[in-house]
Amino acid sequence: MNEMTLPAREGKRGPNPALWWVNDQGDEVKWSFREMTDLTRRAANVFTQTGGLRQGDHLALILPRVPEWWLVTVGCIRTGIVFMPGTTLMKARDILYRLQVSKAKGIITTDTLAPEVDSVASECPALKIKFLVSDHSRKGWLDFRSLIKSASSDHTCVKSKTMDPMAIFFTSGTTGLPKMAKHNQGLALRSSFPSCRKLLQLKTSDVFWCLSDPGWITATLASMLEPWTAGSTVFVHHLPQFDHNVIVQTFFKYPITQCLAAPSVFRMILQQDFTSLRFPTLEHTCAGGEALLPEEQEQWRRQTGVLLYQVYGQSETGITCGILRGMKIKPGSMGKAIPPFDIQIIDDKGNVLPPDTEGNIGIRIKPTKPIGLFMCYQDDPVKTAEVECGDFYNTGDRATMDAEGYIWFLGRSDDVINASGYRIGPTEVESALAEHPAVAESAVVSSPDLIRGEVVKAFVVLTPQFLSRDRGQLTKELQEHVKSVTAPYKYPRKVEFVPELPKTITGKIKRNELRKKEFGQL
Ligand code: BCO
Repeated sequence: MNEMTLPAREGKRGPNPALWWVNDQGDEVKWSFREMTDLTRRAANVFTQTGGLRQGDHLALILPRVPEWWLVTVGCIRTGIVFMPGTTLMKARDILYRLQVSKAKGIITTDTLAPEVDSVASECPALKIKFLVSDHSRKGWLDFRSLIKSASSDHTCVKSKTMDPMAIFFTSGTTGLPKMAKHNQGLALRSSFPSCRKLLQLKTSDVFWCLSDPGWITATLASMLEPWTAGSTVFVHHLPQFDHNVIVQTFFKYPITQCLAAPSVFRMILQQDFTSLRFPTLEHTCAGGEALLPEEQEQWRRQTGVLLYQVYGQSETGITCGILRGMKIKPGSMGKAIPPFDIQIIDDKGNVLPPDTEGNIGIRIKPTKPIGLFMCYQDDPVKTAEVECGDFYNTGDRATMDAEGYIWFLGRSDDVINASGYRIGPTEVESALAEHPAVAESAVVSSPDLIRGEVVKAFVVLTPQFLSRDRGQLTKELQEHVKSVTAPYKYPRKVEFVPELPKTITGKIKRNELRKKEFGQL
């Protein structure tokens, strides 16, 4: 991506702002595309001239929904610095892991997380520079807001190539800690492909609101690349914590025309008793990140008068398939593959399966890897090779495809949990639980839930000294413990105490058996 392909290029600008940011206190930021150009050039200069960062360096980006997030991401794209978004729900240990494994040279965050970073920074030898987004200063940190004000807006983009790295998204797997899905500049380029433009058919007059946390790939795509490629307005509500009332009021108050959020968000709104959900300007809504039920799509249409389209993707892939705007909706289906992705349902050897047969969702990577698919798991050739299956990248998601090419999601093929759109690795939760003295051992699996689709459930074997303790009290204690040591979205919403865990003869815990029981399959 270079200056010529930045969304703010001449001829694409509408009269509406590029970024329209609001919060609950009545503050508002509106930046035009011209202002975004100016400010992101300054950000680029802050990173390279003041911070000494260079093309290819890794920058941990842990910001809430503040306007600076957009300056940082585009500033990085201008300079070729690889940005690594992360949710602000992370705790010190999550941050430490990310900084160490990525060898990040820089970090940018707010004063809420700066103490957590400082508590682990001495263990991160590669970390050279820390930027703070705050109205206060902090020792050892550069003040990003003041630097932006004083930086020059004279900047020339690096001449990056499509295959040059752009961003790293951390994503959970069945084993170990999150992997680093590395994307090249093709992720941004893909947004400009005509096939991809058909998904939302955004216009310069559109005001697009993506509710995803800025830590996930969905925000990079739907809160930046997609709308700005079309010259649309990116709308952002600060929304420090989920609140269905605020979301509904926002739809009434601002001229939002399109929205993308996790199905849980729509579900949580529908479960309230709002007198009206007839939003004055909303025309198009999309749900992605987890399964959406046909009855939820129908309920949303009945109450809002707006259709709810499904999209599907992963941190490794971006949006791979969906119901394009105007395409026939088959309730419950995630739609069709979006070229250049060729999606097929494959068996474990990479053979393409016939229509209506259950298998893994595969994206063809041979003879040519499609633009927009991740490059690799950074520094992990073994895990990268594991997801290659014949001529395909194996998503690990199970589905069927009908004769018309519509894809129907069924679930994961492994132990990864998808709770309200969060991909959670069981071992991350199990290792957090293991630190509590009450836990002898645990097994963490997915469990069905009416609101969040799935939730994290922990089966816990207690240590002898805790056997007589009140189970309700202990459940709360374990939940609070997990929330305190790792990002709270991972905490087990269900806990069951068991005398022992099912194991294979070699002593491996049979999570599969526990999960099947949860879903009533045994
Ligand atoms: O249940 P509790 O209240 O006890 O705990 C919750 C929250 O209260 C707490 N929490 C959240 N924000 C906090 C906080 N605590 C302190 N400070 C904060 N700022 O953490 C616990 C877990 O939160 P949660 O996020 O699971 O639940 P919540 O707050 O009800 O939010 C619901 C959703 C639906 C808004 C949330 O789950 C969500 O944002 N889900 C979507 C995730 C997403 O965007 N996924 C996309 C991934 S990328 C992808 O799939 C590729 C697609 C192309």
